[in-house]
Amino acid sequence: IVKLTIDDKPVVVERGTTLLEAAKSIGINIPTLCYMKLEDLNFENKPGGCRVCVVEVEGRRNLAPACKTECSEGMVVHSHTVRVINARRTVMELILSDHPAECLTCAKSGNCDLQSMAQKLGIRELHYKGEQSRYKGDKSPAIIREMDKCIMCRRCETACNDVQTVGVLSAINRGFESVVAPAFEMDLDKSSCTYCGQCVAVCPTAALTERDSTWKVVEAIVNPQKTVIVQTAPAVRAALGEAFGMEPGTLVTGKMVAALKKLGFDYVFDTDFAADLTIMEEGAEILDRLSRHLNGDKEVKLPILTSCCPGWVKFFEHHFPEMIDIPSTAKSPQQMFGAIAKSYFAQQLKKKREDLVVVSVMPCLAKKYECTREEFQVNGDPDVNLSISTRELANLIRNANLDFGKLTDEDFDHPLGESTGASVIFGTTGGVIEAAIRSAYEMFTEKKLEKVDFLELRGMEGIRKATVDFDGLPINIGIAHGLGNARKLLEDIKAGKSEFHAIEIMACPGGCIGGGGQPYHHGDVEILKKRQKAIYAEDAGKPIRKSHENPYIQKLYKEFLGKPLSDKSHELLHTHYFD
Ligand code: HC1
Ligand code: SF4
Repeated sequence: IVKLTIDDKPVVVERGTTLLEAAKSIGINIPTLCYMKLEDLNFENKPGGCRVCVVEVEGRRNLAPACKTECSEGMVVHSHTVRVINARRTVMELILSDHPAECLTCAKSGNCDLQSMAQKLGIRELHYKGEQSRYKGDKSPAIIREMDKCIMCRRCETACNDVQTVGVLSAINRGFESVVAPAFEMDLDKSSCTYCGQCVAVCPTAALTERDSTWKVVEAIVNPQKTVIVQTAPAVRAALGEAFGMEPGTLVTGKMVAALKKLGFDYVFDTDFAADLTIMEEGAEILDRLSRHLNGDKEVKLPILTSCCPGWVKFFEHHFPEMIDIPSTAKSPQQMFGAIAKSYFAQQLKKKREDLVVVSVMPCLAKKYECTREEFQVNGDPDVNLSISTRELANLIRNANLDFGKLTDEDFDHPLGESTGASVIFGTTGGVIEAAIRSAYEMFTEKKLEKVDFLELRGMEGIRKATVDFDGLPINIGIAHGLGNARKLLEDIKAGKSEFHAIEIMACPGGCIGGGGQPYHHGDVEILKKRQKAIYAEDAGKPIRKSHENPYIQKLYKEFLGKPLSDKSHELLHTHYFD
């Protein structure tokens, strides 16, 4: 241990602790810009590049960056002297000197860490005028890069390279020419980017943002020729309230439905309905593979992997093409919803599929890409026409001048709005496999599952393992969230070392609650934990908590699909992958 003083307060810390952490431990808040740490999620960005966190250390000539400087015995540190404050202001002015001053129209205004730091440090005029970057960046189906707004904090690199192990982003060039970009400055859609959006989630400015489709949604709503249907993902209801100043973890399901109805959607349905449907198909597939395996069929591949996360799907298509026959063939709930809406529900409405516009509200940016994939279209008409993020929905609600906090709760429409607790937990890491087990257990053992909460599958550790007892048969379950963790499980499978029967993988840390389209967490991992708690609370409060007990799912099979894995189900609800 080492003893030192910061701002005249004594502090004792472990050797290796940085000045930033030591100060935090005694309640001294040193400002940071490029630095970001997400406890428990393997994310720590401390390039020491921006120099906003400099402090004065007695006996040293130069100011020291608190995020990079380790504490040493007897250090005397001052975090807010006039010299320090002047240095921070100069550093900020230099960063701002080559930054486009577009705050009035910038997508990130109000959520920009650079803007709030300029306010915090009281910058009112700029004494330097730097050269502007020549980079503009590119547009992919999900992500927009405006590299003239990049401040080289490297947070996106840490997310993409260290956490996700995708390795698309790195710094190129020097000086004003330096920028973070894919190799050879290719566009993101030419790279192996998964569109997970984790780079967007941590970007301090608008250098990385989502492709905004809110206006296309408005155009569809006001088009009298179109019937516009909206579906909302499980994780949206646990985070949307944050955009309106509510406590993280506030469930706003009823207010969200009310807002969507006021915005003019013809039908407000729930992706959760399709999550129940996914469990029917994926559960049947798991049992089919498992029983064939138990009967000694050597052709059967285990473990089976969940397939509802499009970032994860794109990851294994790029990085593990030799394993594309291992994941479940079940489409994601977003895509199952679109396929059912444009067939079964279109028939009920006596409309052609082209007359319907299906919009999804997702915590995710990869969903924007998923709905453009060719296999999810019929004669050029996509099953899901537009996908907007939680943030974009919040903007739509604001644009429409709705007082979100004061809306009276409303219910989803029927039939595609009915869901169970099992589907809600899809929104957090571990939830999909827990939902699958609740149904697969009953299908396999033909016994009633009394205890539906599988606490051993829950939590925030990056990789989790549990064995579930299927009436005497131990079923080994693996869970990974964050693509770096997924990679570890996949390498084990490749090496023949995997002991799992089934694995759930979600691309984003925390699962969909931590998606790249959610309200910004600004580095506070507690926000994700509160969203997770909210998801489990919604599940616990639901009258039906097993997907196969959803009466509208039962009706759908009776009237339309037949049974899970039927020919009709295969045609509408299953897919294939590309290497
Ligand atoms: Fe998800 Fe899913 S849970 S992928 O995280 O399987 O985005 O919320 O909608 O499709 O249901 C996201 C969330 C979401 C799908 C479901
Ligand atoms: Fe990397 Fe994900 Fe960003 Fe793509 S979206 S660049 S994979 S962090």
